Amino acid sequence: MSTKPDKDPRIMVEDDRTGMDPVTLERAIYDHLFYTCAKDEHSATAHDLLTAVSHAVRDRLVHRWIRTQSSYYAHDVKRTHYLSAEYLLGRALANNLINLGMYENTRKVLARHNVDLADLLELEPDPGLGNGGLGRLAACFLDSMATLGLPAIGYGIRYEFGIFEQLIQDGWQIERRDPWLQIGSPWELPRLEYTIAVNFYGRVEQHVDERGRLCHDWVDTQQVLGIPYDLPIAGYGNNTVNTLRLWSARATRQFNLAVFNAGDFRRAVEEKTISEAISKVLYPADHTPEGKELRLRQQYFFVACSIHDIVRRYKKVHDNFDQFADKVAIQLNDTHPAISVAELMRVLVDVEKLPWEKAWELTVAATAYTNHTLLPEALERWPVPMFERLLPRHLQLIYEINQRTLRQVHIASPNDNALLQRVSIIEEGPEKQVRMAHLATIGSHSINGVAALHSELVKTKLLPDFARLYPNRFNNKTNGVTPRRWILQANPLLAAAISKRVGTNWPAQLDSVKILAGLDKDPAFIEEIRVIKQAAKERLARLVAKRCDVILDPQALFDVQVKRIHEYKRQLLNVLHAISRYLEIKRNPNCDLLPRAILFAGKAAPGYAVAKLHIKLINDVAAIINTDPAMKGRLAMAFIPNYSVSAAEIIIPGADLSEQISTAGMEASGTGNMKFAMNGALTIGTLDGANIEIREHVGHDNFFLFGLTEAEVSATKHQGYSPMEYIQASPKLKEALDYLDSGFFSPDDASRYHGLVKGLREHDPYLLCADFDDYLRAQAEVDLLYRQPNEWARKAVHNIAKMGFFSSDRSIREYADEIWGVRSLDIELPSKA
Ligand code: D6G
Repeated sequence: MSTKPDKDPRIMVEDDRTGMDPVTLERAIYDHLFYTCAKDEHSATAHDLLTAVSHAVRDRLVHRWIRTQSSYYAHDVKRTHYLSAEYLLGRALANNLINLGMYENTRKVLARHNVDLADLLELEPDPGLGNGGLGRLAACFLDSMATLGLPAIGYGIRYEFGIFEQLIQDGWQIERRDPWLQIGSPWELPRLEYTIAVNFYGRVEQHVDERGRLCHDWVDTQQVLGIPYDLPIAGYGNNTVNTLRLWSARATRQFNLAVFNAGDFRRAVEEKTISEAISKVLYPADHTPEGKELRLRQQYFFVACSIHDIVRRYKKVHDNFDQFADKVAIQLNDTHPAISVAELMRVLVDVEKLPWEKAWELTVAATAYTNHTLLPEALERWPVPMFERLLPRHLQLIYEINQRTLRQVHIASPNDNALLQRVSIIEEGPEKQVRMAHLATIGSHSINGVAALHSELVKTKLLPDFARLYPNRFNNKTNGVTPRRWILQANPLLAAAISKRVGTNWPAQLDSVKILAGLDKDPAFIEEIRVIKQAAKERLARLVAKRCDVILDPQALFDVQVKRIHEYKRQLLNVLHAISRYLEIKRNPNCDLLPRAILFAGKAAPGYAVAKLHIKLINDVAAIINTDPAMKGRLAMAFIPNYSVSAAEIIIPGADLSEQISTAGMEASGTGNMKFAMNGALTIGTLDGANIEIREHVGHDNFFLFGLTEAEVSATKHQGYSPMEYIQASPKLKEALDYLDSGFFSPDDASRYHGLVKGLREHDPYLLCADFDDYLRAQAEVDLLYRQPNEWARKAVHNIAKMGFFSSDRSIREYADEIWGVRSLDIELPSKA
């Protein structure tokens, strides 16, 4: 290597170490294999090679990362701080290769050594630090913020165990821990120098300071350390690399030496175990009451660390807080980080000694809250006694915030006690509760829902009193998904076909694919789209064969529902259609019913027994269907175990039909619906969440609509819904339910589905019975259309072409312009000269 005496060794430029050309890249990979992994070509495992490639990519990210972060400081930019308890990132390597524009070169370099990059990518663990849509949205948003060049940082928790691995045993879901960190991750950098001590418990003392001010001291606390781990988040096609900073809990003392020396080894490490439980595992359910206190500890832990970090960074370049809200935007992803409002107040008032009014003005101006669901868990609440024990000073601050708010409400609407009770942060009752959604709403200048209908329902049904109090705070930001992962990475053939027609800018400007709609009569293009879909279906069929031991005919229509298992998402409605289809073929073996493969995937919260029973039901029905010779070539069904981001990358491109069939008014947005449509699936769906907007964009003719509207659902419930009326009016529904009830699909336990059927007949809170016939009608339309392959492909093209609006870049641009006031910054790398 040449020596360059005139070069300042502290200034790194992209050169013989980090250049992007194949020769430099090849050298870098084998350098890392040797020096980082201490292996040569004889001893290296495939995993070593994955590590070496990842490090080579990381080096190239680091250049941009350091440059980005120092530019943010140099320009004293306003930054967004995205606080989320969940990030479903998916694997990093392919995404980084694509965003840095080095996928092809890397593939070629490895091919020269007989290594298939695609195989290597499969070895990377899939960090599942989230439960479902909310966590994946956070990941898409990080990708978009970096791609738009927005100064942003994500904050969350470095769970040692992410969402459980799902096994299917005898048709039932079994949960197994997911040790994603077991083999270490090349993508995270521990930053011990930013370690923060977080306080819990203790009590509050008051004193008057030398200037006569009443001060509050939180004393006798128990401390836990928060260690940040930084992950680089690269933008697509630019030099921006933002940070995702995840906090890991560590005990202040690793063990008590005195106790250890006295021989009580268990007690000596007890404190460590309890402290570190905080970041041990992702809260495994969105709807079970268990582990409440640990959950609150998790929330406060990552919020306290993040607020501390935000204030530290601000103070690095500012002497006072006058500009705080001009430099800091804090976005709360649901109520999980809502304690941030009280924590920021504590830091500003107790630590930084700002007057209350000033601190409150800054807090509200900086904070914004996104609501993600109308279901009861949106209204996260904590018992006051527990809250007081864990966070005594925060409870005092919340009382103060509450009193001041209620005073204002009282002035605006005198003597309306019912109103005061409704808006109070404290819910009265046998056990008082702290309502986190109220704290978030009162402490934010912006409250948004995640699709047009949902945002409207937040205003009119969830928080109507607040919508009257603060009419200007409420707004909508329809969700989006990143086309980098969901087209470019997941569906390279489709990506190439798009690039051929519209050029290569579309991944960062998804609107530009709209010109594809003009090709909907171009036979060559239509044929190409069909061939691409067919290849993706074959790939999906291989996955199903491997994971489910079910052989699919790739010519059949692939009908797919993948998402968390939940009653409101109505996987059960889909199963009832499958049963009905099965019975139709049994009754009439020569009927000309379109061949279909009905596929499911998704995890059920471990404590959600009904959802777990639905998984068993899917597997029971699939077992009968798949072993019945009469179904051969006509109907197949499978439940693909362990749904994850990487599974979705294979499943979604292979779908013909996307099932988005929630009861109207219940799915806030959905983002799976967008990923399917982008990949050329047609949607069968209700007028719910973002389905409504998708249908508007792709055209009513290119969407299979069925079911009651939200207003009709409300009215039906209001009038006293009687599912039996619908069952009696629908012979097919009656038959399907009777079969299920009879034990036909559960010969080993005839009563297994009695409760489920009884629930449908008597209550049916999600209105499956009301929507069933219309669902079957829409499914029949699907069958008809699929028999006209060109017509189907033409509609698929319209779906692909009109999805520009659903890029998360559009969502994030709206957040940046309308909520955060954060502007893009171009990052230039130092020149080689
Ligand atoms: C990331 C990238 C690194 C930077 C560090 C600290 O780890 O280059 O120095 O963040 O950033 P601040 O916390 O000071 O913003």
